[in-house]
Amino acid sequence: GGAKKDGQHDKLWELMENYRSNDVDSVQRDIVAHAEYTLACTRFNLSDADAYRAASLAVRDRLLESFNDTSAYYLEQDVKRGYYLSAEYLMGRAFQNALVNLDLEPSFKDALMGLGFEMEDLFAHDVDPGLGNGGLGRLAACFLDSMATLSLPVWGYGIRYTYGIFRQHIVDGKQVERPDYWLASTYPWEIPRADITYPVRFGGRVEDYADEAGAWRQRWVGGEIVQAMAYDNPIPGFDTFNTNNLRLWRSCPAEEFDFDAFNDSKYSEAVEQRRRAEDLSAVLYPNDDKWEGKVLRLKQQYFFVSASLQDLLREFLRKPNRQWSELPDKVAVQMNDTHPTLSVLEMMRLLVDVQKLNWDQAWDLTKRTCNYTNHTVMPEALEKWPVEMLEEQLPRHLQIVGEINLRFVKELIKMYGDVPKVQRLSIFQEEPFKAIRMGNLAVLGSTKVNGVAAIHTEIVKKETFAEFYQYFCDIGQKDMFVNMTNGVTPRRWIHVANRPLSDIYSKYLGSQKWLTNMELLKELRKKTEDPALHKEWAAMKMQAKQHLATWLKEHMGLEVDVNSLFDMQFKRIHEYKRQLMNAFYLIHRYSQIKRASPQERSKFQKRTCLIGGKAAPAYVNAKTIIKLINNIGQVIKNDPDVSPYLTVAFVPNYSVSVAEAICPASDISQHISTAGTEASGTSNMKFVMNGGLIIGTMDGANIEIREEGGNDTMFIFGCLEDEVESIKKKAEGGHYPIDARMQEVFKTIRAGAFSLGDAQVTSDFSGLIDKLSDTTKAGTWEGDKYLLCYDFPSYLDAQERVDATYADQKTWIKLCIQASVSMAKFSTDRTISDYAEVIWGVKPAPRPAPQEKQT
Ligand code: HBZ
Repeated sequence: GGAKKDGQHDKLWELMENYRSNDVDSVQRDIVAHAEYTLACTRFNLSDADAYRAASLAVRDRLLESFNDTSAYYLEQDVKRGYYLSAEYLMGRAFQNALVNLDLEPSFKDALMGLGFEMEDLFAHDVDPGLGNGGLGRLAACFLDSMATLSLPVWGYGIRYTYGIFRQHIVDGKQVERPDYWLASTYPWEIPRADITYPVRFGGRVEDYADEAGAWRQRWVGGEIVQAMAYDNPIPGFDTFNTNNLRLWRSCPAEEFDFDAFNDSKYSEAVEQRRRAEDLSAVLYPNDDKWEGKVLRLKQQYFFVSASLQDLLREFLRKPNRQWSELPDKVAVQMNDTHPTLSVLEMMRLLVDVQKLNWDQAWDLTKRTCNYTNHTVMPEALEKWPVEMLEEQLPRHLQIVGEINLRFVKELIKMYGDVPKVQRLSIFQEEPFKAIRMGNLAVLGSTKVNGVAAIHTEIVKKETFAEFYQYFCDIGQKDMFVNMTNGVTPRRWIHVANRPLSDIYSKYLGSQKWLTNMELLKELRKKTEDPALHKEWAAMKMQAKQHLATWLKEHMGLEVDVNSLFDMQFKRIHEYKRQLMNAFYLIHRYSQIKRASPQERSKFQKRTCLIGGKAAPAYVNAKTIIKLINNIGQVIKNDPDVSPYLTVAFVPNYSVSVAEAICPASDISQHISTAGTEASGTSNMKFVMNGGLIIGTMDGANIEIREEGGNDTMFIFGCLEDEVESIKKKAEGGHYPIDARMQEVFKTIRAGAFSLGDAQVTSDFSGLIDKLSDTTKAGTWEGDKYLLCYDFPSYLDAQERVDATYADQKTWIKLCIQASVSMAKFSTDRTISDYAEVIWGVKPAPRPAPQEKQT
């Protein structure tokens, strides 16, 4: 489709087809053609797997039409482009998402039906690429959906890991990690671009030379070159003609062969060295909590940063007569956490060494192009690359960061004098080892720095980067730090994950417009007491619970009662997220029911408590917590006094596709981090959007979710962020009294009640609790770092309020409706319009409706 370009060869133009037709007959022809000509299947006896692949390819054709024309449109309009750089993306399954966003679901459903296939059966064959750890990676994926939906010319860049996050198995109650080789069957949603490659250098040395004008310049030479090859993943928007791109880089050996090595008959060594190039993009690091100073990780970061910046600068230069001064008007780069912070240095290298700009102009352009999002305030997560490592791998970048810091420190001394503060603001850490503080570099090389929820942005300003914030205030740039509260996409998390709820909304509002404007849902606040809506709401929740019950039975042989209260906590396993406190509560509840008389027992609200999430493979305490939860589940299951009233289970391998089954089915979900530790949280948003309530602390986005829904929609407990410090002070050297119910829980654990007869397990579990009540660590509070003992009593109170409220179903459903229809703020459409407006200065560029070709 589209207008004929000048100079287009007549024959080529004549043969260019219109867009693929979407009537059932055309779709069927496309599917069968792909089965025969692309997949070489016989037309008879197509399996579900074959039909899935053929149908995917038919969808992909349509994606490509939109993708190519959108790219051409952006180029032609010369719009300002945004680039989201992230080391992680948790995209989830692509098939249904593409059908929904391209509005192809009805025709493909009918087409497949006519060929003897159930569309829903094919979805199960779609792989869920786990190219990320947790919230940060999923946020990036929701952002891409909203950027396309808002017709914003923004692309994602990242790494095409061969192995994603490990698959988690539970064996004997323990986490076992298995490799995730997600490419085992060819992946139809990516386009390999053998012609889009960039060289990326490692090691070598820096040479000084005099340029034509006689000025001294630097060039980086020698070392080894790895080739970055592009794999494009089209990102269709919903209710728009735009399709954007997620470009992921794969590392390959460089073109040139080392012929000398062959002549020296070192053939195997030469091949081995080339093979090692592929290791760069081989595996995702499974840590989401702690910085790990591995050289391969540094190389991964530089690899994808360098390829992405070379690529976006090439795109920038495609317009004739481009002036470098235009760069910040045409390009905005967003760094997702500090992982892509080498962008600041690589941009400087490309501008100064390659494009021959002078330092001051290059620094001005770099700073005005880059922006940084912080996702954590945990000091152990902040990246600090050893100077030695940089010197070895990226010698030119070490010089550049040295120069940036020198100039910065000079300015600081002029402002403040030679004070210790200057040392703390420096990009270089001196002790305990010389290192580059990537957070400091990211802040200094950016126009805007943002946190991911209101409370988090305040902590970033007053703690994590307090002195930087002060410095920017002092130079009149107070608004350098901004808040961008996270969100989730309602397309995947309501419309795809929970079609019955989506149908309720569309029916009551008379259209699907709420899917791109969640403000419209607020209309339903008037109907929170409407009996007809209540009835449909209850049926929707029951359907989601039944769907999950079937899933649990199929995947883990678990039987659950859909009439029980579904209580869930799904997220990475972390001490600060306090799954351990949930476990203590489950033990407490178990003991309460156990102690009760048979008549009293039946008065307990029956609960199904599900917990899931991955632990970093080397995180011992997190793994012990998983084992404890599994054992609690076993003990209860084996106890006929309690099992009719309480089910506890650990759901293995939490991932995007598992979350789609989990989130719609919750009655209550737990978001119970110690105040001030969870930057935002995003599953809290998904659970509420799906008609569940939250039990939680005043932390992260919980605070804002409660503000939107109303105070009565959330079961809040625990200390506040500004109380934490004084509580810890008081606790030092003499622990605050531990609640009797908590003491009781400790006693049962130490007595081996959850050890299933294994003494080693008793000792492992005791290890978890010894730490909490340890009073010997005065001055270096390492004991109850996350205040489990302090918050436990109010947590139990809140759990009692949950049961009491649930007993009154009318009130419960009213609160659920009230909370769910108030979630507009937490659509990534809102988040991304804020980024586009406040940070990027990127405007929507909706591609006009495609024209039929005139013949
Ligand atoms: O980012 C999470 C935060 O914990 C969560 O509160 C927030 O909602 C979410 C989105 O902003 N952070 C992560 O998921 N962090 C990582 O996954 C991570 C990965 C590699 C690292 C460090 C952190 O080296």
